[in-house]
Amino acid sequence: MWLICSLHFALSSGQDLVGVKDFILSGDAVALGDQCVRLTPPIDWAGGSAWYREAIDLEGSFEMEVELMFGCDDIGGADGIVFAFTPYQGLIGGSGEGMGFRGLRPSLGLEFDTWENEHLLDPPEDHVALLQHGYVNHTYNLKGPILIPNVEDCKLHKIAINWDHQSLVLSVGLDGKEVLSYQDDIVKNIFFGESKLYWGVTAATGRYNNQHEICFRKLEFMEPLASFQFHPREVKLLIRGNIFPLDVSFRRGAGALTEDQIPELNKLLNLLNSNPDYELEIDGHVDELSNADANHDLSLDRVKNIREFLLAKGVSASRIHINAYGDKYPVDRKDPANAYRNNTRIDIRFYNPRT
Ligand SMILES: [Ca+2]
Ligand SMILES: [Ca+2]
Repeated sequence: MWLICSLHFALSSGQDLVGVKDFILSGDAVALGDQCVRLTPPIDWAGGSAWYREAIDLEGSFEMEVELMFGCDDIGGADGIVFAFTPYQGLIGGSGEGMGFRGLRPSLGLEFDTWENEHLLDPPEDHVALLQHGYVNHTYNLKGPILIPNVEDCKLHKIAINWDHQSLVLSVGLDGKEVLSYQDDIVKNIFFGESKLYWGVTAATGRYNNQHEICFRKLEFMEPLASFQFHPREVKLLIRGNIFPLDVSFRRGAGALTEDQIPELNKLLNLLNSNPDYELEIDGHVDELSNADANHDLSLDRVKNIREFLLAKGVSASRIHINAYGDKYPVDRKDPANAYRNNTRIDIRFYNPRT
């Protein structure tokens, strides 16, 4: 997948950021800890939802990994869980067969339905389907119903939902297997051109019940290209062909890229993609603490890895030029204590070769 800029929420690693607090809970939903929410208790006629507070943009891709628990009662348990997307912050709820999704327009809904409602054309088995505009009757669904193994088994089930904004494919995995894939210009055909959407997860019980839970494990929303730019002042510097320091730091003595560098490198990628006539020169510099050969090799290693990153994202090799300068061009000769910080750097020049 082509990462442009990610808001990467490493929920499970405890690195912070997004968790249950970033969702609006309504109805019977309560936070359980460990980034989990109980959407309904195992009682009849309950309904609960968790809506992400911020809009996401389908002009960028997204990846979600969550775990869902559908309760323990296979034969007499109901009703299921729906992932809902809508341009309005949709605190819709309600109990019963509509699973909190019914009536939400315009909308896209991914249902995990565990109760057969014959008049809605539900199969008797647990199933998934892609729904639209608040309709839970399968006559109107976009895809499905697709049968899945019984999920009302007291266990957490891994769900992966991915949207690739380039191929326009929405895919859904259940416990490591793809169960649904749908290709469409959803923004145009479902949301009338509106790409900024709110999303939430809703669940309900009716005359029969189950406990429904969700645990948020990874949420990654890629911002669309146009909105991710260097600061205008920085762009001006770059366009003039000035040397510009890239805000990436490597581990001492190491050339490998680190996770922390990815946002900055994605900005660089965005800049290249937004300015197809421009080329990029990447200069690697290190401090003088090691010998000259080792320093040269280290700076080469680093710039090569940056180039590889950009090539892997589809940038043409002819646009990226690298220079390994080792320790030849220190910018700070006065203060040995700060030499590493100041002299070890990646400089870039961004220029139009035809002007
Ligand atoms: Ca049903
Ligand atoms: Ca079942």
